[in-house]
Amino acid sequence: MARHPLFILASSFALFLLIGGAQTASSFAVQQPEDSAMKEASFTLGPFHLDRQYPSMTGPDKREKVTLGAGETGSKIWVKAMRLDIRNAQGGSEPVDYLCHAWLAMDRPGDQSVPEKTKGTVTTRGRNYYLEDSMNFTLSGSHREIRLPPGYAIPVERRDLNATVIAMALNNEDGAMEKDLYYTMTVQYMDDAAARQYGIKPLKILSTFIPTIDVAPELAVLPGDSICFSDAHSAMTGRIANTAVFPVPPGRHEFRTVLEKTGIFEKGGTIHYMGTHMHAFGESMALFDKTENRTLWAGQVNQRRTANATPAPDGWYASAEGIAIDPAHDYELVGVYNNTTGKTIPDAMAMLRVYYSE
Ligand SMILES: [Cu+2]
Repeated sequence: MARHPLFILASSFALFLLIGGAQTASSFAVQQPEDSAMKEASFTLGPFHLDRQYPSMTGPDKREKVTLGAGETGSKIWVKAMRLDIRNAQGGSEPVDYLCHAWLAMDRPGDQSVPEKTKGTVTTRGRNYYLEDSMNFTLSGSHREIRLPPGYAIPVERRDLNATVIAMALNNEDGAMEKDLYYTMTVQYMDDAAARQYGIKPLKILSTFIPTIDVAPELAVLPGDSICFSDAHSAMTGRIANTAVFPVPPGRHEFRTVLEKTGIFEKGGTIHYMGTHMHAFGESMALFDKTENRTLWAGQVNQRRTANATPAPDGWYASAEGIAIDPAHDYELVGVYNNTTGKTIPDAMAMLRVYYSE
């Protein structure tokens, strides 16, 4: 593909490789009115050497600070989309079996002066944890492309090193294997002038999830401070914080949590994009209006990640019209797992990322 002219050349010697650069014209699947104003930049992380299976969130990961909108003018750029392509050392396409997560973590205004540790506020209000306005585009499972609907994007302050790209590998394949893989994240954005021209409105991001304490309260023995890496590791040892990681016994189970009044669920607004995040044996997620007793949206998660090079993507929601959230209502998150093994899986997650306007 034209996007990877340097790939084979560069990947043969680079321990850690980044390709930045902008080009015009959309290579994303969904066409939008503002497409002609879009620019793309690609960043490649790798190689990831895979030689065994990994539990979720324990595979090798790499991260690097990058500059979004290098060479642009104006105070901001507006990020619309991200796509992930996994390739081997020969440049051939590889399946989603090898994706745990890929993140584009964009700095919020003023973040430069904020210590790394406190970025992406984790709020704890009673039982649940939320990443408020975390500014993350996240791809996981079979979800290979996130693209916000027409008229919406995420504004990012334009300056050097204003974002971080992070990729984490997974191996769902059985048996011994040896692979060196490269993860390319292609980010689509427009400049500030184009955003004004097309009347682009900003979205905020709220990460909601079913907390450990609602599934296995006896395990939620530690105060959680990170929902991610360290907790997945501690889940393996059976001692976990109240985070987004929980165990699932054999069989089919439905888990629910009442969403706390934070972000859009506190102030109201409109959801324009939703993406699920579940680990192996995840089946579906839904957003449920408890007050009106109806499902607002449900997304199926692809169960056949292994032995399927071109699987259906995990369910997502994208709409310019959107779904209105009334802060006077109570909302539930519903996650269904179908553990077809004979053993409890320790590392499940059921997360719904909500991209909303106020
Ligand atoms: Cu996860």
